[in-house]
Amino acid sequence: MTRTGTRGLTGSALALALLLPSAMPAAATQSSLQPAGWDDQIRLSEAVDLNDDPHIVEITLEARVDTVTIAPGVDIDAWTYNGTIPGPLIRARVGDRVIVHYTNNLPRPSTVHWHGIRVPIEMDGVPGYSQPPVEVGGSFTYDFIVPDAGTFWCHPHVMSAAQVGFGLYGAFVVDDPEEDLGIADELVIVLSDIDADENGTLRSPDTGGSLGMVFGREGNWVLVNGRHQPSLTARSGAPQRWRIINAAKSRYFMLDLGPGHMFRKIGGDGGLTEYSEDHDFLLLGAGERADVLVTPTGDPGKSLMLRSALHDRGFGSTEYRDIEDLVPITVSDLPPYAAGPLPDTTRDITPYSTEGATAVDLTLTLTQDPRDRSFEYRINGQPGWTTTPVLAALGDVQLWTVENTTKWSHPLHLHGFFFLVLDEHDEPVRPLEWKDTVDIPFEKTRRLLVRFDERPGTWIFHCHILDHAEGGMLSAVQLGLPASAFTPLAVH
Ligand SMILES: [Cu+2]
Repeated sequence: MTRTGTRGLTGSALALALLLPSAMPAAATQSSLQPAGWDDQIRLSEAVDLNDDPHIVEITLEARVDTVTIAPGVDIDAWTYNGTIPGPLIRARVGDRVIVHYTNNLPRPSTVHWHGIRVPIEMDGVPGYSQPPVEVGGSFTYDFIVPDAGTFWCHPHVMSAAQVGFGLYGAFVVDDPEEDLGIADELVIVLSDIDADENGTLRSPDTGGSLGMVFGREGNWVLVNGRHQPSLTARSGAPQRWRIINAAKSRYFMLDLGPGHMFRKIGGDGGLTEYSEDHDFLLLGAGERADVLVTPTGDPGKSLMLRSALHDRGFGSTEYRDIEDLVPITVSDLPPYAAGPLPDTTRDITPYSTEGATAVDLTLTLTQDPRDRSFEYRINGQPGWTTTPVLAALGDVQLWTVENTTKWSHPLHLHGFFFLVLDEHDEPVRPLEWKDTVDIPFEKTRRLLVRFDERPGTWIFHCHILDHAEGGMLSAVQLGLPASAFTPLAVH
């Protein structure tokens, strides 16, 4: 499968994307190969499009506290979009206009951030820098074009560690109508966790105090599309496409399907990668996504398990921990499907040159106040609420060197823009992948190449372990605006 590369990050490419005929009929795909009801426990409900225009997806999104069942007999009064965790799946086609009538019926102010989608700054959902927080009972209309195909998601940016931890997140898939892998069976899989006691009461988001912040709090219930260990039935040999989103506030997932099963990774944060690649394990830091093809195989009645293996994200992250079972998969009694080999996907991605790129050095540190022993994460010596922004002119290409001096890994997320990750020789990591969130492992350095396009504004970047963002690991790019127009704010 080949597709042409019109998804460059220039303003002209953006304009081109807007002109693409998004109403063209979807290419012929085969029908489902799976048994009836195969994904009943895991399939996300889709947001209802209220607009007849085929180029516009118009939906309502209400943030409210509602009761959700995460496991048999375990009900939680969670913070939800439209009453479910995750919220409804938002699905559009590249170039579409998306209108979201958002109402905040939570007990606290909130916003919606569209993670990975290259929206204008007014739509980025960051209180103070993009819009005022949406107050209790208030509403806001998000209205933007989706310029890139890919697997994205949304979540609040007010008290994000608490609000995301309580259940506020949703998947957002942008389809490319020209893309046809010939695989009808697709799952959108949102991985997360939630912290609740045995009665289903949400635990405080501040457990463990400052030390809890330093580690990054993980919920005790691991969830897949809002349920603990939902099951799946699969026909042996029939390929499936899984779009996976790590929406957990701190947890990493090291996905493993067991012996004889691989993940063919075809895409990541920002749509398809340069070429597909097979992996035994798939690591997703908080905020990252993967688009993979999998083919469960086995005799009828055989059980497989999608698991999360142990991953060392820093001090205390693997001790006394178990492998997590995520999705039990039962092989159905349908006759095995004799599929050909999985498709190899490719995409033309032209990397920017590092030549002439503006060098930006960022150092991630952890400090402790000797008076009250409290901890603070910092970027270049400052927490988010006193930070000095990175300055960028419209069209600037920047080479970021991010040094993590701390004993914990940090999945760094840049709002509004994709970047390429460079290897130790300053060459882009292959296959090329547009990223918006990259893991900076503990005591390691990563280099990123980013081009800031023609969308001026204050674009934050932060650790997507949301406790870390709240603990100070947040700063901003001041794009196309003078430094004097920047006022640091306590955003998280
Ligand atoms: Cu972090």
